Amino acid sequence: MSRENEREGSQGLFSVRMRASKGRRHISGAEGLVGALEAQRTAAGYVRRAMNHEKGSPDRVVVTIEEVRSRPMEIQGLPVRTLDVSDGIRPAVAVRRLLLAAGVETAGIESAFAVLKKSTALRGAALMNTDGIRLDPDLERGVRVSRIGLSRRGRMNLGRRLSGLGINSERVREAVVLASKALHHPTVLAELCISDDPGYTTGYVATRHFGYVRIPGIKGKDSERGGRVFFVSGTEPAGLIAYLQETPVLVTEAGFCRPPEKLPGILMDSLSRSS
Ligand code: WAQ
Ligand code: MG
Repeated sequence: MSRENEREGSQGLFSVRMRASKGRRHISGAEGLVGALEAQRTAAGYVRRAMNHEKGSPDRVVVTIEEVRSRPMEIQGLPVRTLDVSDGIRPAVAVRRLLLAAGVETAGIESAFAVLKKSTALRGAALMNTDGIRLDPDLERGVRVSRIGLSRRGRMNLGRRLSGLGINSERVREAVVLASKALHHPTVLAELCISDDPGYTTGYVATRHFGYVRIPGIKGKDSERGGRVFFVSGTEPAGLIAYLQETPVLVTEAGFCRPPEKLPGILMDSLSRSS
């Protein structure tokens, strides 16, 4: 065990997951990986989130708390950047340019927008090849990324950097961690995310080269349409699905976090994560 893990508490880590629904409609979900002492508080926070959701009251909330016995992978978080939209750039144009640069084809981008604009958001993420063909087995559900969290050091580190930009919310931290786990897998080329919460209009595109790029105004207010799409290479996603759902991953260190940048600046500044 590394020193970082020991500091999480000798009783190991717990995966805490929540999903809330009303009838067949997905309301909200959450997942975290926390020390034993934090599991109860984390679960209570998720239940509060589910019961006070802007999409409405759920009639079913399921919380799972499960000990994680294998040692978590420790990764660095993606760099966090924000598109500066003050020049009037259309968010959809930025999404397109970022995804094309990551190797996604035009057909793939169109297919992703079609999934994200469906009237009922998936509970999980859609997996697509670069041409937009769905690879995940359950088209109505998608794949849920679980067993993700921040180590104590990662939480402080990321929190401090996001605070410097005025964006240190639980929502942003959770999304950065989710994208960092997904993009850490060699077959994931890019992620496109739009919240299904009517009041939250900032989405993101995450790629290895540009990092986690926040896109303000990616959708209009008052729409429950949203979701996540992972663009993947290869045709056999079983290994990736197992990784996304099962492998415990902690972000132990944040990437850099920058103030808003115009699109050309982002596209010019491709990052090599290995350097
Ligand atoms: N695994 C896979 N897909 C998920 C997961 C997960 N753990 N959690 C959510 N999704 C999918 C699902 O289809 C939801 O309907 C959709 O994503 C949106 O989830 O930097 O709030 O929790 O300002 O509403 C991103 C921008 C916010 C944050 C994302 O997503 C920022 C957000 P939500
Ligand atoms: Mg939501």
